[in-house]
Amino acid sequence: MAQKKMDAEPYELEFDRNTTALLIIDMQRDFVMPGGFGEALGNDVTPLQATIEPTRRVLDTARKLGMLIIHTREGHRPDLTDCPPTKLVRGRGKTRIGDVGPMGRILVRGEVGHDIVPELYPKAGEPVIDKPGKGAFYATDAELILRNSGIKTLIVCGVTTEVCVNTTVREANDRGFECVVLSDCVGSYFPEFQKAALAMIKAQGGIFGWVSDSKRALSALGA
Ligand code: TIU
Repeated sequence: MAQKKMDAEPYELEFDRNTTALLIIDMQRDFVMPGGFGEALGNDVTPLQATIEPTRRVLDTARKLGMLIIHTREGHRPDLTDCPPTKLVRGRGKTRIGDVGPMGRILVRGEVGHDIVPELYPKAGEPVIDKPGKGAFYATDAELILRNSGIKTLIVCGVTTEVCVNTTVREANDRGFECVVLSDCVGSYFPEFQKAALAMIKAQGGIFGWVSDSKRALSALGA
């Protein structure tokens, strides 16, 4: 037992480094670089790039500490058989999932745009979960991997705060995992959603979990 405390809202989070994993959600070019899925949906993707550096610091520390690190990627099989037709047409955008863009076919596994940005690229031994939906637990083996590793607490980074991060935190919370979301390591295309999505997690006594930041997390990890 190596019980630690992380300064967080709505109150201090108690955790054990040995039963804590770092979960990095969808830090793919498709969401943070121009020419990908995020931009196809009509967004300016550049604000999301500010999450890369603080996330890299937390990732480096988690690696040094030998913690379990899980990366996720949202995307689909090249034949799109795992993409609901409703998802394919939603938004009525000009460029859709599976169409060819400057980083390859949008949100398709194996394409450059679908992969994780070089700064946060997974190392051998770090599980990468390919998910067809917004949540990391839907139609994946994320829960199995976490349970088999004895994980109880998740330090959560990634994009976007109100979509895949929020969906995943809600799924994890319902499964009994304690989640702490690092505010500077998660990003949104909409400043008002960033604020609201973080507020929702920690409201009502931490209804879905905790909110902290990279500085406080690194200090709690003993880095
Ligand atoms: N559109 C948006 O904000 N997000 C997504 O579609 N996926 C993730 O959040 N990864």
